[in-house]
Amino acid sequence: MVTRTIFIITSLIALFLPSTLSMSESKPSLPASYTVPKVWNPPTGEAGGRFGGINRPTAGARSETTLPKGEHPLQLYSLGTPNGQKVTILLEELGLEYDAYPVNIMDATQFGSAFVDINPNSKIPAMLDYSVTPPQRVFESGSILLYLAEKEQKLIPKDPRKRTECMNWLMWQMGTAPYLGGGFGHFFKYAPVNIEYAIDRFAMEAKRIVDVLDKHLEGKEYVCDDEYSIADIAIYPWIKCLSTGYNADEFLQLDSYKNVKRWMATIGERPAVQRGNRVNGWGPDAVLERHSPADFDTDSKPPSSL
Ligand SMILES: N[C@@H](CCC(=O)N[C@@H](CS)C(=O)NCC(=O)O)C(=O)O
Repeated sequence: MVTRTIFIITSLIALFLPSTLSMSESKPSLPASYTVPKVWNPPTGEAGGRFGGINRPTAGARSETTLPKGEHPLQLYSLGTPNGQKVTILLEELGLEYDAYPVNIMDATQFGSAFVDINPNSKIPAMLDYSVTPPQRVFESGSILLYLAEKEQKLIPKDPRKRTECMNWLMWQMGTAPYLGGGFGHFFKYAPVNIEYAIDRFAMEAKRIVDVLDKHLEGKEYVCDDEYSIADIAIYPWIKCLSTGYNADEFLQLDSYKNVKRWMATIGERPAVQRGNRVNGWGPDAVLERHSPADFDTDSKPPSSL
């Protein structure tokens, strides 16, 4: 009875606390000079950070643009980031013909009207399928993977139970990616200052995510047991990015996740994965624009601002 009364009283205090004292007012700030205003406004002047210059709190097109179009039914507007690589890996695995154009997100191409018409969320990857009339737009990497796998009836399990398990992991990946990229990657690599609280919070979550995968992969060749699928294709580039993108092998002790390590090696050996990793990229072996398999044999120049 006494415990119950204490619980009710503390719950009531917690309920009324926010209305009397704002949560932000009750905490110290970092930097200490910062006071949280009543109403948020975008920072004026140099926002700092890798993406500070392109971020705005509004959606929609910022300029009138057109996009290039090649001869294949599938037109991909993307970039060789993990979200972009998921799609190019799948396209290469499926052996489909497609034209892939790089979208330079540092030049704000994603906010041009032509891109926004395909993806109102202004993020790569985005795709148009001209094999149907009117052309089908597909955005969100998970949606593109599902669209292509279902269209081709490949790399998605046919058995309903296995299919659901594959979807579980595809959706898990889509839900966890922002913690790895926007959370850990942002504060560990891109933020203009090292903030202990933010790095701790997202390193914790990044390690937890890799551990979820490691435990799941115990005794399994692929994410959906013996069947290589779009779940593997979605997850692989993000785990790779922790190493090659953020250089966090040592920091996160990634070597200790033995099942993930073995699975990464298996996936990474696939020729289609190796080709997909190169499309719309900016490294020395990048295939900046992809129009045919022959493009993998020729050199291409990286975009200057990436
Ligand atoms: N949930 C989206 C995320 C896509 C995404 O975040 N794309 C990033 C590159 S990896 C982007 O286009 N960023 C540009 C921007 O934020 O303006 C998906 O999976 O397709």
